[in-house]
Amino acid sequence: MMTTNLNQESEISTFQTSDQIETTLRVQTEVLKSIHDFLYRKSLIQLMPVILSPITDPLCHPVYNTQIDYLGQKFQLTKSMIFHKQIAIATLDVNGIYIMSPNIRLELSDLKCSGKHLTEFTQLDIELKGATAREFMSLTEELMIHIFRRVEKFCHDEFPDIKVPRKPFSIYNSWDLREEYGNEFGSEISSLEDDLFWITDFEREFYDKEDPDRKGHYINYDLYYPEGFGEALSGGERDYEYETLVRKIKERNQDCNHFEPYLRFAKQGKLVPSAGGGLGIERLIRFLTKKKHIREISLFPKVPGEKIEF
Ligand code: ASN
Repeated sequence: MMTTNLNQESEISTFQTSDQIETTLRVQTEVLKSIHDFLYRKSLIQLMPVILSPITDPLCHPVYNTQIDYLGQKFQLTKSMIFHKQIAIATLDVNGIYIMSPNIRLELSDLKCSGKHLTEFTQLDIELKGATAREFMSLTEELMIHIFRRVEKFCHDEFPDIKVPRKPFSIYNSWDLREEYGNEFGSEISSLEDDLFWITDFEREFYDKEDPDRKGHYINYDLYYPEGFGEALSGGERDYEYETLVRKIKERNQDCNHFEPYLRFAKQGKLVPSAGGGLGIERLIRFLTKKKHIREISLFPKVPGEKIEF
């Protein structure tokens, strides 16, 4: 027999669809198709996502723990597939891989109003064997141009103002920008620019390659959107030698035990040079459709600090 729970019924629903969500999802469908077409043509191999693993990205900013104890083993939900990407590229006889990778990052609630953070999102994660930063950046520029062209062509009626970016994108160094704009240089310069651009050389996670000739500098990059929309992609060339990885983990006061299977693989000399990055899909759709808050591009948004209904 069906019973009615009056308390539940009288609760205010937080499930609201934004205006024209269908149009936004149509853009997303075009974007996903264009990504697969482009990477297929470049002969990259698609892997399925890993969501549960004993190891995941430590990230370079604080988030809540997602540890799950299951049948005597401890797992985390994927924050990014960086280690799996490095292991995959070293194991497979391929030039490059990609994954449409769901990430769970239980961000602190102060990011509720950033407009660009979701606790559950998807990134297009790419890794290229033996590639330099420049080679990865060039591929990414071609990919973005391909995506924007397709949306311009197929969604013209709804979004007549799509501006296809031009190659090569401008490149700024984070040290110069910090000197000019202070610590919030990323959002400052994003507001000033009118086309996609790169920022290079960030001190962050241990797996991004440190410049062997300039300690404290890194061969890594972030791709940024203009008009204040902020970061699109982050990545870098990778460190892969066991001693270097262990030194950098210790320098960051992290615990080598948290990365044990990955470090064991590295100790056996099995990791190889690579470069890659992760492109946030929801942020890309937000930029293309010019939505104020990232919540507006998802049917089931998970915004830090907001009640999750579905
Ligand atoms: N996916 C990024 C990378 O490949 C890492 C991240 O998302 N934190 O470098």
